[in-house]
Amino acid sequence: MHQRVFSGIQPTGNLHLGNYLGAIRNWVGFQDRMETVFCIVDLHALTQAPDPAELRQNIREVTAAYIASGIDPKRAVIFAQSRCSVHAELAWVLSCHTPLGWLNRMTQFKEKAGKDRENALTGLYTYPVLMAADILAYHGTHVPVGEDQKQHLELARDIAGAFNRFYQRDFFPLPEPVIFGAATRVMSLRDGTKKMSKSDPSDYSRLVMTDSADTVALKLRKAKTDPLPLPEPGQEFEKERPEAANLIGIYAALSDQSRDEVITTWAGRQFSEFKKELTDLAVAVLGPIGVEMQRLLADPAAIDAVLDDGAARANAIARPIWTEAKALIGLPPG
Ligand code: AQP
Repeated sequence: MHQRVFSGIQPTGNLHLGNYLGAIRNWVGFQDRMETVFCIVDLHALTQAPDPAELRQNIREVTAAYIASGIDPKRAVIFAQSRCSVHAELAWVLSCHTPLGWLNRMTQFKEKAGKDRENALTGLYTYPVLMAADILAYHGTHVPVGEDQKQHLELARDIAGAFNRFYQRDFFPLPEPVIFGAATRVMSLRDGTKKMSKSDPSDYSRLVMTDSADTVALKLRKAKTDPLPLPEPGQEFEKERPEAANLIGIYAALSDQSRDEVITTWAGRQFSEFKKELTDLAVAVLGPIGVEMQRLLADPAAIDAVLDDGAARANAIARPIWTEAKALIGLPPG
């Protein structure tokens, strides 16, 4: 089976440290080993009713973030989801193989819909089916994502399996989630039980990839902690001290260490001191990426050219797969 990496991010603004550590950073290494396809999932972003001008700008911003983080547009395919209509067409087909009960189990829908479920949008509910189509349209085999997307990936495997069984052919490979690193789930700086998210109303909840050094320092100084010093090795503390656990995880990811190594170095020391070093680390990692993003964003035509090239290459992969799928299903060609 041909190995192909597929992943994507919604252009919903405020790209943050969680998106970087949980996703983008882990994509870079794949470019040397496999064919890679990285999408800006603009159709998914419509579930959040974006302002059109902001959506246009955010598509460029995510593109800039990919490139500034080390994704090479000559090797990887970088494109906007809406430029390849196979995503939407295949999503419909796959929805005809997805029982309601499978979607009812999705925790992200429950979290995002909240209490007002009756008014939640159908697009938010069927989001995981479109996500399955994104991956399967490219016969994606490896999907590097943050841990929060694991359930959606398992659903994509189930949907692929249902399609394959119905048509009695191993047509879609079952995509593997690739979740690794010390920061598979980066939590909010204000509440260690909630994931860091673009849509959190508080700016202080996240480090944004374009934050200046001063802003990073301010946000980390204000990051919630408890009065206790850093834990001792072997101590159980994650459940009772989620904010402490989060900052340790971020430090570990940014310094390429394990959590245990960080705890061994910092045991018994104060968070005020720890936060200062964490600030230096975050600025050292995010600073150059933010600067490069701004440089790239100053030339929107160059970013659009990357997206044009990516769209052509994405279609060149997905169209033949879709043509074959249509023949299998019994739909007319063309
Ligand atoms: N806090 C996180 N920690 C680790 N990984 C994360 N990801 C998101 N948040 C964290 C990973 O980033 C990728 C892109 O996510 P997305 O934009 O497609 O949607 P999301 O998961 O819903 O991201 P956000 O940031 O929370 O956005 P909003 O607030 O708009 O919903 C995925 O690989 C995800 O795992």
